Amino acid sequence: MNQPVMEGLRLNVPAYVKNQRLVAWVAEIAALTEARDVYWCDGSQAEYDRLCQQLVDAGTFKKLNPALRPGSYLACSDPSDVARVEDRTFICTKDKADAGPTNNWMNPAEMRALLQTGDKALFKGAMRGRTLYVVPFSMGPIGSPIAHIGVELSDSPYVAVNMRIMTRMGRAVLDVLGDDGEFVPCVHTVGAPLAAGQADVKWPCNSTKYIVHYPETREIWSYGSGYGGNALLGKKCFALRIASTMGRDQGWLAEHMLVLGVTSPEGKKHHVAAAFPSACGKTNFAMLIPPAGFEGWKVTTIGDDIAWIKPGKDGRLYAINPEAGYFGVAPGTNAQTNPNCMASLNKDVIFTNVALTDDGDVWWEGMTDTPPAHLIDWQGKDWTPAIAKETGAKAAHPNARFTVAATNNPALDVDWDNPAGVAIDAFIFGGRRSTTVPLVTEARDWVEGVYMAATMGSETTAAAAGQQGVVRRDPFAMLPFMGYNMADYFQHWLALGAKLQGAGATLPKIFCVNWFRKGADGKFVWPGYGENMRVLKWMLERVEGQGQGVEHAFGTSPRYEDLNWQGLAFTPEQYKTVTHISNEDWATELKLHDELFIQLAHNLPAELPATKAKIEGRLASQA
Ligand code: SAT
Ligand code: MN
Repeated sequence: MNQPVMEGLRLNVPAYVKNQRLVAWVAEIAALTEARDVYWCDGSQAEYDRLCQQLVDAGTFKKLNPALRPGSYLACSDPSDVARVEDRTFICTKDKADAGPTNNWMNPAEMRALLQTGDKALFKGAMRGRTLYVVPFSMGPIGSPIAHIGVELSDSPYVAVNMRIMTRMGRAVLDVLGDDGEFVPCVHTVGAPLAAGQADVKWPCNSTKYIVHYPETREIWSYGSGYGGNALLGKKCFALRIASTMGRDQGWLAEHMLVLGVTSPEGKKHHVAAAFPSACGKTNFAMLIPPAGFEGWKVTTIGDDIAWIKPGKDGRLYAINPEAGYFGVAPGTNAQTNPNCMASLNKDVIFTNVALTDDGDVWWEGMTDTPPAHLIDWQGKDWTPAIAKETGAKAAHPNARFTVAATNNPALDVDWDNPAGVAIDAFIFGGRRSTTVPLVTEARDWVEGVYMAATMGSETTAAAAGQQGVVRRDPFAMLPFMGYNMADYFQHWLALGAKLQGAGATLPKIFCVNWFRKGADGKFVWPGYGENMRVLKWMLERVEGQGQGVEHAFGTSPRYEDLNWQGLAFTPEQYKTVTHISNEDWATELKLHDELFIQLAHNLPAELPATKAKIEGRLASQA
């Protein structure tokens, strides 16, 4: 292949790259951004090690003590760049109604002028003085019929090494892409060009940020942030926002769901997909270790954050994890809450925004009961328990993360990399609610389940910039990740269910859970973590047509005696606190459902207000 040379910039195209569209696009973006040079990632271990060393030399990474945390690094971000920025995230469709009322919208031409074509376009010259990394990646097993390819062009080596863990990345992807394969183009810059001789900072970024999606042309453009979902574009941008629109068009689902396998002592295996908002325990649930009283039960992880789900020929729904690693929340993770996760983090990890111990290891709030006597906090400052007491300073940022390969997980499911996926038996939807929503409810049918998912609320967390702890509606835990009109997405779920059921398939059961109810003392009542197995087992009994429960206004819930309490002291009174349905609270809750339906009135499926009317009728007859 000829090597295009542009104004002295060599594109350095490796001989194995056969896709002319890709080469032309790289040339175009290199010219637009005025990158200093271009580097094509091959995905090898040697390349990863080299880039990590380069990040160490630049001061972005600290190599952790190899005796304590082999192959691992700590990155600390700029304090202004610590989470997803939902108010800077845009869905650009020709028609505003296609983005829907829950997304920030801008006309594509207007956005392109701002980013690419206008006189002051942000991407013009944005990579000056920096290397443009070409990062080819597959979401899903390479070559799987469910997988899709993306290519991220980024001026951040931090992104390149994280993408190697989070996706199948490198040369093997380009081999599958061939000379005319399809890929989703993803352009990312930290937005911090360097003038000749200008020294770089440890975490370059820009106070202006744009996380932009063009679903109609399947493109992603991200400007100004180096952090998480803002910058690792395979994750939320592609695997949820762009993929959700692909799923709408092609008849499948891209969901903010973990996927796990449960094997009974008799060897019967079920698969469950569960949607929770960011930082509500998806990773913990996906790696759950069954507690005392559940001897012989086993939970295994297929994925911890995202599921791509397609109907199979047999009418069942099959899920794959499009990712290859975990970008999980560190604070609160410990040997009690998630032993499998702690074991995953023993080696080959990139930590971001946790604290550094004096012996070159990491620490975060909740890792141990007693904090170390001295730390360097995530902002590089001295930290001691006394300082924390006085100032409230956190050693780790509440949204501090680890990036680690799925293959580090001791509970990894045998089918985690199976190109065919696993057949889903149940969907779970869960929010973080200190009041109102009971521990577990089974929907009577698919429509009632879609209603539960659509009207789900959750208290906001540190995973997104902005106020924390306020209840907002977060339909399907997809509010920040929907690539199109939310009401159309509800319709897509209803239509898919109706189609499969019409063809004679048994649909997965749908459940709604809440692990987060608090007592009068403001503390969580339900112990959560491994104890969630008690609820999970009940759900699977229901799938098998065996578990007992009582019907109420919203569905069916287990009574105290319907769960296995062996090995846990949890009283009927405590159970009542986490399952009690207050008519007064629900009157308020249903008003919030109303507000949501008013917001989503355009194209809202009639089944949803009809379900609400039924619930209101049942509540009124109970009152
Ligand atoms: O930063 S991410 O979007 O990847 C994490 C999350 O919010 O779930
Ligand atoms: Mn997530």
